[in-house]
Amino acid sequence: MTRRWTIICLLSALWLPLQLKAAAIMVNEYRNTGGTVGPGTKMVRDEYIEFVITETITAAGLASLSFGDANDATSMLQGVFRFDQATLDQALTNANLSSFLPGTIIVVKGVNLGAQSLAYDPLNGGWSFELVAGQGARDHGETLINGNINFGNNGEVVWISSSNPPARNSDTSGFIHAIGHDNAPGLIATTVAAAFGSENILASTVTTGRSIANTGDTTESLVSSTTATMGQPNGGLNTTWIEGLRSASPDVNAVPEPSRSLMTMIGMMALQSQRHRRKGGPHA
Ligand SMILES: [Ca+2]
Ligand SMILES: [Ca+2]
Ligand SMILES: [Ca+2]
Repeated sequence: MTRRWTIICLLSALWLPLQLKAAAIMVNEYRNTGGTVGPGTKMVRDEYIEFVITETITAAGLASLSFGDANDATSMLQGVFRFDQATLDQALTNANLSSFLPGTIIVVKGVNLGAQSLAYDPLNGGWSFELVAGQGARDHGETLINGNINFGNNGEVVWISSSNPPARNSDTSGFIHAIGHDNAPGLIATTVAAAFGSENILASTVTTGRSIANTGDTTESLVSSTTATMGQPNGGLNTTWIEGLRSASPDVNAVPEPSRSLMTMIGMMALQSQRHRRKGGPHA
């Protein structure tokens, strides 16, 4: 093997994790209970997943993703779900928006956690909406991998993937984000820790009645907690970060006058400096 080929291989290996990090949506929390799967729902009735949107994304963009969980040994993928686009379109219509804004929280929940809620309205402070498993969040139609979403005490990985659906129950190639827990990580948990950072897998088993929640930002700080914050930021830095994403959204906050005049001034100064440079001839 030539030296050039070795360099290409090394560069590819470096590039891959960086590419994986570019996620428009992240898993923010999941709730483990001792409940069971309801008939046809394919998800435990009182468990939930919470996603946070970090970059503006359309309904079609979200509907092109798949998400799910792993088995208790975190050695293979288990349930494979997708977002239903018609449901997402309805949430956007309700919000009078054409895409989902950064800071939005999407809940996917079991049938016992209340009716589906599409009352998405960020322009008036309504930053979350809730999809019921089997309704706005469905088992993936191409059931190459056919399991129920069921969070385990021994281990779990909750993932979201651009691969629709993953080709095999070991296919992590499309993962854009994942978090989990396991005191003895299997293949899926090990791959996630290598791709996204060891902080994405809590090195512990958990008991039922607990949430695994990110109390950090894009760099996870996972905690296991009895507190459930379904549809809400997880406190601490996580809340600061999500509120920051929301307040930075141009759709929500029109630029106030002082900032606008400041921007105009900066623009004029830049133009002036450009003209000055042209007059001064070429620069070294
Ligand atoms: Ca469980
Ligand atoms: Ca599981
Ligand atoms: Ca939460």
